[in-house]
Amino acid sequence: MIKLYGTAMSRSARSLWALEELGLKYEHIPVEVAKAKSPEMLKLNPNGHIPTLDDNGVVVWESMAVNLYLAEKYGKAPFWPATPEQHAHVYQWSFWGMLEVEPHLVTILRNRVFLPPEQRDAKADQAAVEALKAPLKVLDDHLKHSSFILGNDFTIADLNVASILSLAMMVKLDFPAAPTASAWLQKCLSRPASQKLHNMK
Ligand SMILES: N[C@@H](CCC(=O)N[C@@H](CS)C(=O)NCC(=O)O)C(=O)O
Repeated sequence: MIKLYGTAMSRSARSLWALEELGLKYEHIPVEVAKAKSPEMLKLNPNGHIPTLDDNGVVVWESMAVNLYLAEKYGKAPFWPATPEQHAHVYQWSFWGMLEVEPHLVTILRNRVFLPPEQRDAKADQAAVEALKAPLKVLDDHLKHSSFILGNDFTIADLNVASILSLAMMVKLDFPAAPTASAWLQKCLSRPASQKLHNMK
């Protein structure tokens, strides 16, 4: 049985979305963020982070690695595309999301939600909002030429990038300068598999 450890109120949401999108049978163990460093969880993921996947003994951590593994092992084209060239673009956009976008969104979330008010840094928040503009323009320009990231079909690349950008929803941050990317994000998040996450622990 596939097991996914991590509450849907965390980055585990992106792997739950992948499991749902693939229509897999799995057990969800909704480990809270505060319990990610419990002795049992550290045995599975020595970083003490969620999500962690256990696919019948194959343990994988790092949310993007989990999603790419699930898509490659259980997905079919177009969701997991057929060619190495398309795989290159799946990796490109997934790593881009993790490295060029997510850190700025995390800075914004920390300074608007997670840190105690006295530790919040308005300048760091504003710098992160500014820093997001360049990668968002890259995505916006790219999506002017195709419905989804790799072309006409929703793929794991869309799921990975949309799940990262969905962090912005938590602080009601919208992207008025990137209307095409915003419309694409809403289209991705309205998929039934993504909507299911709202009813998960
Ligand atoms: N790069 C990792 C980050 C995982 C991560 O930091 N998860 C947070 C929850 S969103 C966590 O487990 N925090 C618990 C802790 O740091 O103690 C991934 O994408 O899987």
